[in-house]
Amino acid sequence: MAKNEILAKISARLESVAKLPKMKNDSIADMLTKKGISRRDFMKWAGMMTAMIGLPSTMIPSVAKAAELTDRLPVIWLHMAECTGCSESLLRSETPTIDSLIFDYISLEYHETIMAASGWQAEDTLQESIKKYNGKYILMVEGGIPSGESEFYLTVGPHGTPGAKTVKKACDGAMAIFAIGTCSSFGGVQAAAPNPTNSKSLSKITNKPVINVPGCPPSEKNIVGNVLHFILFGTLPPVDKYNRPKWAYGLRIHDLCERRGRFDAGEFVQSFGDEGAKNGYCLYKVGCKGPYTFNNCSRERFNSHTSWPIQAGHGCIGCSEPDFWDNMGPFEEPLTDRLYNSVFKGAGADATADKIGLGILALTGVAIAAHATIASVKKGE
Ligand code: FSX
Ligand code: SF4
Ligand code: F3S
Repeated sequence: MAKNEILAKISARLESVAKLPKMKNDSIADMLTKKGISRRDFMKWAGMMTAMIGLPSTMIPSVAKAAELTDRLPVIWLHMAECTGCSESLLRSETPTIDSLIFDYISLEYHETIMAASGWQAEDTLQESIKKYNGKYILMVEGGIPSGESEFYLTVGPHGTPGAKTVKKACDGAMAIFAIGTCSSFGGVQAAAPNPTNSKSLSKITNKPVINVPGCPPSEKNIVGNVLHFILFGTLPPVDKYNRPKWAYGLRIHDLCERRGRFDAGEFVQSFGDEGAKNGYCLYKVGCKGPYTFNNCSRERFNSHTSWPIQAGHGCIGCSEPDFWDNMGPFEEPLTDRLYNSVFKGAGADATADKIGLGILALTGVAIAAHATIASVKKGE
């Protein structure tokens, strides 16, 4: 589609969203002013989000407008079996970021962690929201969903309703569904062997399309970016084979890593605390799974954009990949040649991308293989 056509489509979409009832008294501008954030900072943030979701800079005003309209689409956020790290990722910054303010501004009709209601009152709010906004709300689900034969795992609320039942009903009435975090996207730690609760990903509970936003936890940017994308286009974004938006999960950690030059030069940390560690060498030999992991952590980072695992000195553990608890361990050891030799016979998809690295690998005895193929082999697909 030509650029003008996309712009026209986006402005038509934004006009129709703007006609929906406003659910907050304050405008986003009022809210930012109260928090001491200038319009200039807001536009800078909009510029960053525009680039992040892969749009040209001419669309910055549209992205800013979409952020201003985040109170028009009701959001229901459900918690299944998880640690709440996904919500915390968004909410617990020392100073409120624009992302966390957007989250405040979203018309959050139901979110167990931050709402005041509990028990019967909370249950009523959920059921009323599902009914009132039938077919019009965005559903975000955090956590794996236990689905044991006897449905007593994760029975929640005054009726003791199984999580799987609650979430299925919420999916039935949703306009768009996002699985927030690796637990909801792929089962996560709950689904790790032996998976005693028969925990499943959201996409196995509903037949409707689910956009996965994995990471344990995902960054606040990846969560907010998805909401903006939906407001802008009204459709679900292009995804990879694991239903992850390509704008966020299109490249490997290894492709964007600040230590990549060290990898290519064959400079590896041999053990934590050694000279190489002090000099910021590549963490592959102490278990970094960046070459098998698709995410944008190095670009977006965490904790108000301050750092991310590899910057902090530990390898990536593959937290945005399916079944990473079972597939990526031991976390502080490389996968080494076992997959490379048995699966790829020296000709994996990385053979091209990692041409330089592969020369080094031959010398160092480390091996890199493409994530997608590993996962397929593991799953017997
Ligand atoms: Fe899972 Fe989110 Fe990891 Fe935790 O809720 S993705 S355990 S960070 O919090 O679901
Ligand atoms: Fe970065 Fe890990 Fe790749 Fe090394 S192996 S370059 S630390 S992603
Ligand atoms: Fe997770 Fe690896 Fe990013 S562990 S947070 S995907 S660097």
